Amino acid sequence: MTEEEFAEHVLRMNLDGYTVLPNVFTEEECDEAQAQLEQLTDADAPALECLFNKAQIFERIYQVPELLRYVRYFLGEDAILSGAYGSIRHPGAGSGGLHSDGAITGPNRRQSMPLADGDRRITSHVLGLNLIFCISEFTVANGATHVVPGSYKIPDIEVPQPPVHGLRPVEAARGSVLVFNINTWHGASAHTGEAPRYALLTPWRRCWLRSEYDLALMVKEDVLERAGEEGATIFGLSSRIPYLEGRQWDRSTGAPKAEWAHLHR
Ligand SMILES: O=C(O)CCC(=O)C(=O)O
Ligand SMILES: [Fe+2]
Repeated sequence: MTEEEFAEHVLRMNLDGYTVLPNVFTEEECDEAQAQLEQLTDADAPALECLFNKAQIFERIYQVPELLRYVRYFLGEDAILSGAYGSIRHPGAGSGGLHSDGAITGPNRRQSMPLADGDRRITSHVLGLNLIFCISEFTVANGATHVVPGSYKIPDIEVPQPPVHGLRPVEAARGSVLVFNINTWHGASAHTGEAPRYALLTPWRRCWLRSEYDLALMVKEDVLERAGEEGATIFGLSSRIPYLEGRQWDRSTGAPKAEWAHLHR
């Protein structure tokens, strides 16, 4: 991506609250991701969460340098991955309804909103992004994600239901990534097409914001090892809340210092 293209995607995020980054996955990577999603779904109890622990292709979600650069531009160098879900939407699936993300553990959690806020959410800064990897091409027919451009700026916590002025499907090529501010009103649109729509849903947060999962505890050792120097940051080890006293805690690894290793939980 050239500097001009990067600046263009930043401008789109600032204006519309979303953009589509092209060519993040190759055709081959999409084929492999699709096959692995299928395989996971074939299992007795399909589990399409924490995908990075389940097949190496899913480790690519945090390994593409220009994607990381874009995420960190908005969320800081120590931005953390908040989840990694797979999604297979089948023909006939209805529209998912408009919502903002971050309604369960994040800043759009209604139950956590104090009266003093007057039902106004935080819109001044980007607190989280959601990244949807289009493992299939996203089209109007197969239920492309639809968004309301600029809605991330609206402070009301209440999300109106369609039809909403400006609501538009985001058609996107296979291998591209739809990136949006978690405040952006969005949802899956109705699938009226013929073939399943495959996607990876990978939300990111500022490191001090509560995530969907405590991935620092969930990530497998070999996965973390392969993530190299970046791993401790991306999986939130270096931003973990200490469960020991400061003098006993190693912030960089998110674990007890060597001499307190016996206190490891
Ligand atoms: O599947 C889609 O198109 C939307 C998914 C979504 O709303 C999300 O990942 O938060
Ligand atoms: Fe969502």
